[in-house]
Amino acid sequence: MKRLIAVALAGALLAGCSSSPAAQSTASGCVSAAPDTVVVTAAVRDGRADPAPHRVKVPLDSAVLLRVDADVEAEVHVHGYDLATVAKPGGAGCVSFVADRRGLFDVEAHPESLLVQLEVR
Ligand SMILES: [Cu+2]
Repeated sequence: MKRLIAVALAGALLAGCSSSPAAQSTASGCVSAAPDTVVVTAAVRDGRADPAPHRVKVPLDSAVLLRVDADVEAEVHVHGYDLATVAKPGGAGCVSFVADRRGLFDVEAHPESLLVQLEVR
């Protein structure tokens, strides 16, 4: 069963990212074949997360599909896993990966909008 978790952020400003992503994701249509994929959606509206950012629990080693919609072009960064994508009007940013590292990882729309935190354990 696919879990759909709607996520977003209000206006929390985070400390800026100090590291740049090491790899660009290959967004492929925001589709995951894995049946038990944890789907996380977020959106950026008027420069803010919509809905407000919150924490999403992700079981260790799950497939994760992150989809971010945006009303302006924004770079989306998954901290810790160092994955990035670009979300823009008419083109959601997608990142899919296996959550094989425990911890609490921020997903941001750069430069400073926290969208969601992934709690992997
Ligand atoms: Cu970042």
